[in-house]
Amino acid sequence: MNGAKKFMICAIVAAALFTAVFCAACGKSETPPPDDIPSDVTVTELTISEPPDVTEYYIGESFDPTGMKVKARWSDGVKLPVSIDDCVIEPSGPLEAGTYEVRVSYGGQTAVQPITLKDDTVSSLTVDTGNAALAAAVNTPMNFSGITVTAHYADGSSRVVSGGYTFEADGEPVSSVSALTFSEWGNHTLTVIYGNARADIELFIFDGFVIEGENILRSGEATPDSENYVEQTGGYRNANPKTATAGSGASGGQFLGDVFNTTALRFHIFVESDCYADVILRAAGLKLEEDSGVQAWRPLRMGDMQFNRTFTVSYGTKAEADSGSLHALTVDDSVIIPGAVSEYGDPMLFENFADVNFGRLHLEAGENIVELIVDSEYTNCYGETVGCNIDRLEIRYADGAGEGGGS
Ligand SMILES: [Ca+2]
Repeated sequence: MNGAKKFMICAIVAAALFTAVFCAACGKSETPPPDDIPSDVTVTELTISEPPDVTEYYIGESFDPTGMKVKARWSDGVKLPVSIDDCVIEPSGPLEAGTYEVRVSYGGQTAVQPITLKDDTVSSLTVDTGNAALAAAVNTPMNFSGITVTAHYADGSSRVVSGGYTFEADGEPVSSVSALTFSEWGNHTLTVIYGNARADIELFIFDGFVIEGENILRSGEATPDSENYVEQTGGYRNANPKTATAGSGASGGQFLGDVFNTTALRFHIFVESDCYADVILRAAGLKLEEDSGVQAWRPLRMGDMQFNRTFTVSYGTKAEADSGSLHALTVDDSVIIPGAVSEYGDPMLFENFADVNFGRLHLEAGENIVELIVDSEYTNCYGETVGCNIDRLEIRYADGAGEGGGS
């Protein structure tokens, strides 16, 4: 108690002194710090009087000056503390391999603080692209800002790194991967680089276009200008666009959630000339097979869903759709909406979008319809009938067979 009181008194005295000194300096000069130093003196030396709390970092972490104290010696011989906030610290941002010190500058002088980068040698990288789409139409943005990069070190340890890595697209540096586009269709490579290690992500850019799930209209809402959209023609009003959670990879930021039995969706596909095209549903099954407790989801297991046991599919021209004479499309048993497992209960599994190619169709010039009626045979671990979530329908012109089609 006594000690605390003493401290209190000291603090009050110090505060009073500080106020006096500060006020004395007030009228003196518009160039503020340092306190009572005349403006014609200069800094002759900068020293780090106490090192920072942390001097060991992993590559990609940023330097933290907490605990570091800096003093400046002035040309009139006075030595005074300098606020870290008034100093320039370099390098700023994620520390790169080969960095052994940070430089602290103030008043034209620089002090050097040695640091150590742990595990300077990264032996390999693994990259989890999460639910990000690895395919896109030409000139359509792809978002890889939500990827998880894990560095593996020579000693067998590994850690997820939150920054400090860079990217190349087809060997050329790119500064941002939140809206990456490619102007030529075919195979492309996105490379993640961290330290000396690199990891490639193979991408496919297709010749075609996409109908986003969120581009949904109810029956009767289409106008003569509507083109390439999805229409809900049956079922409850439950095929609602949902905003995707960050990094979920639902292209366009939204998707159709809660697509259950009796939901009928018609994708309206407009092409300029007769062609063949592969139709690919980017979907996530909802066949929850294991749940350790309500919303606990540890582990969480989604089972595979056979496409033809989830949807009844038909297609044809708009005229055929209008006259009720769409053709049934037989989808092979091997076409699967894949499940996934998370030991840690990742709710993102409900948005585990995968590209599911369910057929090659002949499309006629003008408006075509692909109709999906949810007719699921699957139930979840609670005995509820389940369908899927839908991100989008991709229309990829078949090689050499269609509009703008391949070589
Ligand atoms: Ca979407």
